[in-house]
Amino acid sequence: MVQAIGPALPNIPWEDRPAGCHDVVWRSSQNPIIPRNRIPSANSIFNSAVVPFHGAFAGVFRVDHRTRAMRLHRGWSPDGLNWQIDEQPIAFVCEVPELRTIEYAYDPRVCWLEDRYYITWCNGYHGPTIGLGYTFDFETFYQLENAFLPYNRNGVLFPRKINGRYAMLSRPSDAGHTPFGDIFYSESPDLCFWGRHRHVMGPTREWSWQSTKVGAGPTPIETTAGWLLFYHGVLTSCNGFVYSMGAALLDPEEPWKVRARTAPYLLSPQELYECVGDTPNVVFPCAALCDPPTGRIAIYYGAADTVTCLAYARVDEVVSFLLEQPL
Ligand code: BMA
Repeated sequence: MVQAIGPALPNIPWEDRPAGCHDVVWRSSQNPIIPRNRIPSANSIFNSAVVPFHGAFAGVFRVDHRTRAMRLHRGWSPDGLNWQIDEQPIAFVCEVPELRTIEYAYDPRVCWLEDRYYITWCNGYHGPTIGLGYTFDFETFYQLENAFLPYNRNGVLFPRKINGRYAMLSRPSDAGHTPFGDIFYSESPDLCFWGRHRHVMGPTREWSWQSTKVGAGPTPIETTAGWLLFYHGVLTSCNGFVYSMGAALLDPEEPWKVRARTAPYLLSPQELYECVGDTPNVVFPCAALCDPPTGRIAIYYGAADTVTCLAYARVDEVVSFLLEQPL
């Protein structure tokens, strides 16, 4: 049986698959777990990233303010379900003067790597690109150089070095709503200089849930069968973009090689809170917790660019489903 590799997380949020449900991924009965107005300044709280932290959970949240400024806020939770989010945005310590003016910051991912929590996000620097920073304690946050030139989005670090180098997925884009997009893999010796770029995967067929663009979601989960990557895929309907979630299995040592990929989506906007909001018809995963001994996965996703939701799956079931798919 395929298993995840990593430390146990016995307090992972969890609900069994509801009776009568045959889906590979199922929703939390408590969705949305974070309402749009959890803090007074917020217009919406969505597309956010959480990690286990000191027996509880910590996170970096996308909060779009009532001014519509897009900012990153810290959050805490005893159980991964009930979140307390700071009123003030994270103030990164940054030694690079040119990077200090935050135009905007959104869609964070958080990745435990070696000795600290790294944060990647879409950073406004003459257009969207990949911001990078870290924290040891979720008290002080440090900002590093942007990883790439504009325009780029969906920067997602791997949780360990691969072949002796840091590794990141990203999705080169344009400065607007980007009607295209492929996932690429890049390597770095020092998290500053990135190169050896490899193509991972692009959209598929003319009319599919992932026919317009794809972008990496949560930090990939290492399994005995390779890296399990949840990602979003976009279809252009007559009413605009529809964002759904799928998964891929990437080669363990050469992750730009896709071993399997879902043909049907695993989660698509169907519940009211996914279909109605500031941007209708969006599910957008940015974090996944995993408990390797039980194979439980808890996926955090933004819904309709408005609220934060949770869905569940099992490692062996997702990988078995993936391995049934024709490439
Ligand atoms: C993408 C990003 C996401 C957003 C999605 C749907 O381009 O801006 O933050 O969830 O569009 O609007």
